Amino acid sequence: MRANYEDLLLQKDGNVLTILMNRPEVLNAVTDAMLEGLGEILEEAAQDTSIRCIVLTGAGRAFGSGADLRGFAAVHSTGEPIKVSEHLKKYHRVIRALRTLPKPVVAAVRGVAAGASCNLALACDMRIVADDARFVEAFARIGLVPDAGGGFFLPRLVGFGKALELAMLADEISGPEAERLGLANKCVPVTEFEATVQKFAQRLAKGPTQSYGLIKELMNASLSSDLEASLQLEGQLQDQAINTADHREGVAAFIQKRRAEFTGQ
Ligand code: T3D
Repeated sequence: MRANYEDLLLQKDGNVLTILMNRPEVLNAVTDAMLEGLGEILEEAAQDTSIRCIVLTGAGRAFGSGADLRGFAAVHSTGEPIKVSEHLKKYHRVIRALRTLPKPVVAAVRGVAAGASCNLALACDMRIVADDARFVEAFARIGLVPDAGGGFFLPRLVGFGKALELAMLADEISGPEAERLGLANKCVPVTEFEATVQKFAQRLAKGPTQSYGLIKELMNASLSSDLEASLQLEGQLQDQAINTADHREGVAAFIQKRRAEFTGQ
């Protein structure tokens, strides 16, 4: 993994890799360089056995403000019809990487998470948020539709009707409200935010990493499969899980009445 990425900072603490989107002066508005870096880092993290949990967060007072709108005005000024679908593939690479990465990814959200940044948080496995968090599906405010996977994850997290409301009215959802809606897993006071994120991530990083990857595969598949397909898949995945060192360690720890020491193998 490279040491330097444009618009991103990396921190490694034990087996936890923290990725900071780093443009605090514009609330971490998303750039092409940021998306390319995220894609590269996540794809490499999938192969790196020293990384057992990833935290995606923003530098400064926000998680992210969505696509950098200053570039939009220049594009509009040409008067030519605009095609953005090709450009969106840069987001899609990141979203695929988040969903297929065989280890847990936690979005740590404080302050605003708007537009595509909001949807990057929704594409992560879990969300720990501060009570100053502000989720906003900002797209309709500027006459767009939710992109960066929002049309897929939002209704699955909050239900169909609420998703339509959030997408159409584009109102802000506070951290406590996000927790109530199931958009966030846990909301804590700002003063406890960093410590809570670190504790949560370190706990995941000490877990049975291979089993977590297989759990993620099973849950991902449930989003587009039926009961029969899910039962088939659970058998295949359990065949893999039961042959891991962490499974043997978990059983041994139970028998010996001690805490399991998982290695991720
Ligand atoms: O081609 C494609 O990429 C299509 C994909 C589109 C995906 C999208 O994400 S569309 C949605 C884009 N995002 C937005 O529409 C949100 C725009 N921002 C806001 O509505 C507000 O800034 C926030 C609600 C996010 C936060 O409000 P507030 O009051 O806390 O902060 P602020 O004062 O508005 O912003 C602070 C600074 O960040 C400010 O700069 P300044 O005046 O101090 O120099 C502001 O202009 C800048 N900023 C905020 N958001 C963006 C931004 N600069 C560029 N792009 C932004 N998205």
